[in-house]
Amino acid sequence: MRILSGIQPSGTLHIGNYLGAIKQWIELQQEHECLFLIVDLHAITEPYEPKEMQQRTKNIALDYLALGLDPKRCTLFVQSHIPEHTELMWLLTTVAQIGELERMTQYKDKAQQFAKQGVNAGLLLYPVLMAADILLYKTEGVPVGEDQVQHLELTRTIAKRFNSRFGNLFPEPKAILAQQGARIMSLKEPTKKMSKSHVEDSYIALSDVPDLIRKKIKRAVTDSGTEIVYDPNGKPALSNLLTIFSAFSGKDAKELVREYRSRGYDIFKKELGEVVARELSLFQQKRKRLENTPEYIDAVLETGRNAARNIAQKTLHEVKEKMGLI
Ligand code: ATP
Ligand code: LTN
Repeated sequence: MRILSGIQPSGTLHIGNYLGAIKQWIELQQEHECLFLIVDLHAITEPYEPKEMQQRTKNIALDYLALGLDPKRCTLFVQSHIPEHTELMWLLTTVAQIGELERMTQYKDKAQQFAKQGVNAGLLLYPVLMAADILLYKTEGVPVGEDQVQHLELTRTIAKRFNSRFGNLFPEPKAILAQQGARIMSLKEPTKKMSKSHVEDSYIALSDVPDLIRKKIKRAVTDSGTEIVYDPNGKPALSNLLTIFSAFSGKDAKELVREYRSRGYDIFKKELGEVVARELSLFQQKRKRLENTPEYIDAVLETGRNAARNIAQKTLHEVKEKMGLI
């Protein structure tokens, strides 16, 4: 299968990004042809500081490598390095419908968030650029968190409509969701997804030091009662902590419930803190070493650019031919 996914350089990554997306990428690269990109053109749809963007993009590249993406096994690149993404996006805007874009939950949320300062057109067209990212490489599988499933469905709609209007070209890409962790919830409001745009105590950043991780988990909200049980509807906070524990330890939730059932929240949270802190400090050590090799990071992204561009140019040529443009 050809696999592709991306993350916006719009802040530090958190364990939701890791468990929902990147952890799957690391497994998929063993057996599939994988492309992973840093979607800087998506990130500029929200307010940002131009001077910081380059560093943010490099930070995500460092995260990718330190988490275990292997440039020998996958293609790592920056979206804006490949002009074919934006060119295909324009072509696909004539296939997507405005009503479909206006119905996207992410668009509705962001439009509300930015209503005062004005909603830029990029926010509405965001999913068309995402469809272009995916279809440009004739991608079959897209490992993402649950919040992106709606965008994937729209990508399939665009692919199908293109194929039936202009002739078969694109496979219909499927979302690949993590079994554990496709939707990690906020530590403070367990009915909302963990997000870097919420208060700091509500998420665990991959860069948080062990003491801060322990503290955030200790302060995470819990449900009433004292027993450790897995019940996402009745006990959403505890179930979220069990999901995190399970994803980091490799033990399934049932096994953890058996182990901790009547030992109380304090011990459960203490041991969860240790598991997360241990795993993230290994990542942080690896990342520190990579920070000293900027030329290596640049070289990885340059190799990725060349490999991705080869595929992108070929597909774009086919698209234009089918659309009657050459
Ligand atoms: P945030 O809401 O934190 O700003 P985001 O959804 O805007 O994040 P990205 O950083 O681009 O944006 O997300 C990267 C990947 O992480 C996507 O595949 C997304 O589905 C996944 N992801 C984000 N938050 C979570 C979460 N809480 N649980 C699981 N997966 C998540
Ligand atoms: N919208 C995605 C980021 C993204 C993406 C992609 C994910 C942009 N292009 C292509 C998978 C495939 C998000 O996570 N917010």
